Amino acid sequence: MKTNRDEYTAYNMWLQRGRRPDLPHFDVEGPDTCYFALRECLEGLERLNGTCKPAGSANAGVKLNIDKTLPPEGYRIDGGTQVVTINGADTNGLLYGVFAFLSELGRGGSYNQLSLSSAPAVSRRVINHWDNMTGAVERGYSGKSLFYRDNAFSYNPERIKDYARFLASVGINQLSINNVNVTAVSARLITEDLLPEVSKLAAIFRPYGIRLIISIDFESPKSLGRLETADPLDPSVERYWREAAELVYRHVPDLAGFLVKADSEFRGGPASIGRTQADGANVIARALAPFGGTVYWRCFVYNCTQDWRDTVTDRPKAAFENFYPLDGKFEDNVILQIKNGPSDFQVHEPNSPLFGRMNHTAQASEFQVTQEYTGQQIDLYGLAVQWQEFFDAPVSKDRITRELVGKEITAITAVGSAGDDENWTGGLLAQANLYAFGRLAWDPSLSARQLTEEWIGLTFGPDEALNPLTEMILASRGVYEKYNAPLGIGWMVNPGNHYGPSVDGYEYMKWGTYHRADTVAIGVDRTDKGTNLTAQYDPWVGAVYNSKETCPEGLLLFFHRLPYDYRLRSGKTLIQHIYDTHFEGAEDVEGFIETWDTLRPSLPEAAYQSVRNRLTLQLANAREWRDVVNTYFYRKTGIKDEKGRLIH
Ligand code: GCW
Repeated sequence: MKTNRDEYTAYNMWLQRGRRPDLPHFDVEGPDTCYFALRECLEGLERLNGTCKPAGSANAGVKLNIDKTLPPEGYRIDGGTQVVTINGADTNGLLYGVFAFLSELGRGGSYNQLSLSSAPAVSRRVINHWDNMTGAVERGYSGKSLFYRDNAFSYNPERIKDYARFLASVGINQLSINNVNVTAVSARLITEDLLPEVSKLAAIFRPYGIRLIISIDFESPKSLGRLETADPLDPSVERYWREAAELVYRHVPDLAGFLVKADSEFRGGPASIGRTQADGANVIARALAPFGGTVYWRCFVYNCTQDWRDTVTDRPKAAFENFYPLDGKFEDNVILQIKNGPSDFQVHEPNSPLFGRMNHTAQASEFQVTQEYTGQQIDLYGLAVQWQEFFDAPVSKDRITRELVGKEITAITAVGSAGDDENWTGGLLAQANLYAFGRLAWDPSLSARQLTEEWIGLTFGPDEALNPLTEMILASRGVYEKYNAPLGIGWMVNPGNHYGPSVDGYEYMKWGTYHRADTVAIGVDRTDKGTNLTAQYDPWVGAVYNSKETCPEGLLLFFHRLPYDYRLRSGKTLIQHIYDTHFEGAEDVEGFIETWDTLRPSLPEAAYQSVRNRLTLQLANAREWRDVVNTYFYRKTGIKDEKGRLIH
């Protein structure tokens, strides 16, 4: 199939122009209520044709139709030689049907044999922006905020519309617009000062089926409402939130809700005044309920001023300790937003023990598309592999996490990665992660391979010559893991910016992220002989983690403290495994560069170059990790590399 590669731009991500110059002209028709989807369909078909104008008169048609018998937001596409019918359950479903149709065509599919139907696994598929109103993005690696500059709203509406289209095309339907670390300025997003601006932004996203969320400050009753207290049980505070909600919904009637980071990393919250997390969430939830709003209440609550000499407190236990006892105590419109793992978006963690154990409280799984600990969009890291691992992980002997989706897990959320960089995500290949997140939130049973192939097909065109790129993206998580902190132990990063190695960077700090390496052993014993984190899991799952023999090897140092001469399943000692993986990791990145160079003829030159530059930086990073980690452990242990390679 001939595609027009010259029309490629990084800006167009997975909605490229000129993919199908061979398509005929389509007439698109549908009732007035379908106007928006109709226009997107027409534009999308034009985009696929690119500058190559389709020949003469119409010779095929697309018919849009609302079919209320379909599940909410679902669609069904019936192909045909003359007419393709796209049925949507509602306006969102229709739009998703249109994008699914365009995606099939974009990847070289034929329209006449098309027969597709789908509906989302959860009704809330959410991107969280950690944008500050200054324009800076916390943990952002793609330039500045899409929404703000200099403490005010400031954006190009056309660009926001394009962003909304990208998100809708992968099924995202909610978006939080400001950092969970709310500032004095962004706290005012729920006041008369800024609500007119929020309303304008909401209007851009609305036709794309995307509803906004505002991150709020739990302390607002004091800072904005001039009350003495933010105590959730105080009637004046109850009144404050009710009035705030009324005002907010007057401006943005379809706001999806509020997102709250409370009692976390120096933020105020109910615990600081002796109330429970449920008290805190519920007072806000009662205020939003009349308007159909949801409170997303984050479970990232832990002691961030721990003494490193304290070996009893164990940070990954904190979320469970704080929230499990409250199961069933939350209002119906509270969703507990739980990071995928019990630590903090590390390269390899078990799932949070809360998943599967809270049967009476709605939950959201929170992922990180922005690559804070996973290479900052410089290093290649296909996150879909890791997310898949999350959904595949057992919650009991006969149940995996994916089976909770649509039941206990009613929302799938992620910290987004888009900024004002020309290519949206900083690293061009990081677009694949944004794409994969949306698709997985829609259907968590999609495989990482399928998602990667879809993204490559849409972005660079279906071309078998690009198959090695699929393998490269799928391998990238494992490669990154090899040169980073070993076997699930986490961290070992430079404090602050979280890029590059510093094995003891956080070791004597207050953040609770310790590896406790000495000259004979490394790790925190989290079994029943240690901090007993394993007891927070379902008994069957806990037993698997509790034993060195059954614990998945990638998590061995997450759960166990082991001597350096411990024999892994490969027969290697732990120390030799550390040396080998670190040498291999850097070599694998050299391999990525070789592979990428062989793909050059099949890639737009600008894309080739920009990724090539990042891979070069990645190689330097991988070598730095290799040498720092290996040298650290060689000096600690005095044990030589069996293969006699250079360790500094
Ligand atoms: O991992 C930490 C990040 C913080 C972030 C926090 C959170 C928004 O380093 O930058 O703050 O997690 O998730 O709240």
